[in-house]
Amino acid sequence: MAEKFVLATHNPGKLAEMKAILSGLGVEVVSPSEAGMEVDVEETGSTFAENAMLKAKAVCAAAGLPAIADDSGLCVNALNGGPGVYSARYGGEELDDRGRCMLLLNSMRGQATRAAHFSCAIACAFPNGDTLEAEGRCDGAIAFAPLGTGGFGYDPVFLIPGRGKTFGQLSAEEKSAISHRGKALAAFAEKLGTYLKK
Ligand code: ITT
Repeated sequence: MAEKFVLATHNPGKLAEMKAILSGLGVEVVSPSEAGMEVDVEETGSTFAENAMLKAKAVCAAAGLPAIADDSGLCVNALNGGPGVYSARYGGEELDDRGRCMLLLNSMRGQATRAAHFSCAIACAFPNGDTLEAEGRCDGAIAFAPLGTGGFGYDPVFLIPGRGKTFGQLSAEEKSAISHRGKALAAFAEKLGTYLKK
């Protein structure tokens, strides 16, 4: 797979995971800054898939290269599926990852129903107008306190069933083997392989 892809994300945590997984699959990837571009895309979609495609198409158009985007988030049953597509903006712009985790734990105080899942939609847009899509999901539960310093975002408060550990307590490789992003990128890689053979 010789073609070069731009990873359409500004999130360093996502970028590192996407780079590691896709490079392992023999796909050459560059970050937006390595491609010499800075594109801010408004995420106006109501689903992860719509937002991923908006980002992939905008970056593809700006770079003139195929672009791969990820839209993802944490869906909590007791919060009616929230924060969902608003995960990055949960609690407002002024909060950082740690602040969003603490807000989530506060919102869940006294809540016995802790079930939650991460969702990830991957979209790829090519300069000729072709597109590819894939999705992945990882089921788990919201912890009662943050655990671990690995990963990013809500990782320290996302418990993996049967492991007694949060995503924040896993290595990058361990997380990608079971995560929503790992699953979505594996499904995407299969579609990309078929597409590139055509
Ligand atoms: P880009 O749009 O530039 O890719 P973003 O962070 O704004 O970056 P999203 O709109 O897709 O991306 O928001 C996803 C949010 O969901 C992210 O900021 C985290 O808070 C959370 N999230 C997604 N995947 C996660 C993961 O693997 N571990 C922890 N939190 C995750």
